[in-house]
Formats: sequence, C-alpha cells, structure tokens
Amino acid sequence: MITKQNDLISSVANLKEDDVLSIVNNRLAENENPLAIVHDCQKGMRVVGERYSEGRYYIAGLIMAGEILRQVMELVGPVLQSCDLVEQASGTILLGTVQDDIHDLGKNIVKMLFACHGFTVHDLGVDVPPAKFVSESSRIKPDVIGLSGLITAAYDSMKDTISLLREETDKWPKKPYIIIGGSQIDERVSQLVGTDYWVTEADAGVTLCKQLLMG
Ligand code: B12
Repeated sequence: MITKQNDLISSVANLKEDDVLSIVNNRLAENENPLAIVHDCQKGMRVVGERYSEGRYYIAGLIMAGEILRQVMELVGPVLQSCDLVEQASGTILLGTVQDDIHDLGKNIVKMLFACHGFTVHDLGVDVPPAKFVSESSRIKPDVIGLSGLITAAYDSMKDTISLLREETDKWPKKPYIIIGGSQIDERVSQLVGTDYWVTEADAGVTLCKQLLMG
C-alpha cells in the first residue's frame, strides 16, 4: 500500500530531491506534526546508508542525501521551532558531535527540539575534541551532556570524552547525565563508551532527559 509516509521514505531513499520537497510542503500544508516528517526522512536516510554499505550508492549519494535533508529542515525547522511545545525552562544541555565525526544534521534537529522543550542548548558543533567538552562543561555546568556520533571510527573519541567528563564531573555536587545519540548507536555502543543513556531519535532524547531531570 502506498501511503504518504512510504512516499516520503522512498523519495528520500531514491534521492528524488524535488519529490521530497514537494511531499514535505504538502504535508506541512496539511498541518501534520513536523516530527512525523522528520521521522520519515530519517528512515529514508537509513536506506541511503544501507545502499551505500552495499555499494549501490557512492559518497556522492551520501552528500546528496545530506543536502536533501538540509533543505527539508529549512522547511520543517521553522514549524518545529514555532511549535506549541515551548515549555518552561527545563534544564541546560551541552551538545556536540564527537571528534572525528562531522555528521551534524541529526544533532541540529536535537538542538531545535530541546530548545522547543524549554532547554537552554549550548552547541559545540562537530568534530569536538574531548578536552573541549570538558572545558565547556566546567564553564557551563549543564544538567545534561549530549554526544552525537554516527560513525564507528568516532566511538574511541566518544569513549575518551565520556571518561574525561566523568573525571571532571565526579567532583561536582550534582553530576550531569551523559547521553549519546545517533543512528548507529545501541546498547552495545553505550556499554563500550561507558554511558547508561542512549537514543536513536531526538524526541526520545527529550523525553528521557525530562524524566531524568524532573522524575
Ligand atoms: C548524510 C550522511 C552523510 C553526510 C552528512 C552531512 C551532515 N552535514 O551531517 C556526509 C556526506 C558528510 C557523510 C560523510 C560520511 N559518512 Co555518512 N551518512 C549519512 C547518512 C546517509 C545519513 C545521516 C543523517 O543525517 N541522518 C538523518 C538524521 C536526522 O538522523 P541521525 O543523524 O541519526 O540523528 C537523529 C538521531 O540519531 C538522534 N540523535 C543524533 N545525535 C544525537 C545526540 C543526542 C544527544 C541525542 C539525544 C539524539 C541524537 O536525533 C536525530 C533526530 O532524530 C548516514 C546513514 C544513517 N543511517 O545514518 C550515513 C553514515 C552515518 N555515514 C557513514 C560513513 C561511512 C560516512 C563517511 C566515513 C564516508 C566516507 N567514506 O567518507 C563520512 C564520514 C566523515 C566523518 N569523518 O564524519 C556510515 C557510518 C558507518 C559506520 N558504522 O561507521 C553511515 C551509517 C552509512 C552507512 N550505512 O554506511 N555522511
């Protein structure tokens, strides 16, 4: 059965830029929840990644997919940010993509969504060295430290970052929660890098952090 969800997922997967943008515009015009649109794009991006792993797409396919999602977020971002979700201040999150990793589309969605839910967000950008996470944490004293990482090659720096952060924050009266996210993250990765909290969706991250901070 062809549904509007499948339409968007397959158009992203097939790198059909014009179709993607027109479907997104139509779905926004129907006042659909912008997060549902983001979820479908994320599924399509996973298929792009699988096709790249299988050798059916090359690096140009990844670049194209990234460009398509960037354009989608230009349309969806303002709706997401003008959402009725905006809540009272919920806490502070320090966010960044770990060293050796330059993926930032997911992290930028996380940034928008946390801000929408009343968090103060400090974004350190991409390819952030462990020492930078530590120095900024000491300065800002966030409630949550969010590390984004999509490639296996960056798990070492994620692990180093967490271990240095623990050394630093163990001295604090109230230790921050360290949460990792990214499409390839799972329980095994979270154990490898040394944290209890991991997600593969931005909204799951918001829900988790609210539970952790507010009970
Ligand atoms: C687009 C893309 C690119 C673009 C990125 C553009 C950009 N500005 O970000 C470009 C072309 C730059 C790129 C480069 C590379 N990529 Co790439 N890329 C992708 C692709 C297709 C989509 C990523 C994406 O944007 N997804 C959409 C967003 C919305 O989803 P997301 O990132 O998962 O984020 C969501 C959640 O995970 C969560 N989240 C993310 N971070 C965090 C953090 C916190 C704290 C929280 C709470 C939540 C959270 O919230 C987001 C919204 O829900 C993925 C495939 C995939 N399955 O992810 C491959 C993929 C990640 N790339 C891959 C590879 C191999 C590479 C390269 C090494 C290729 C190369 N040979 O050069 C380079 C790496 C360069 C580097 N050093 O970082 C592999 C990694 C495999 C692995 N296990 O290591 C993947 C999985 C593809 C594959 N299956 O082979 N890539």
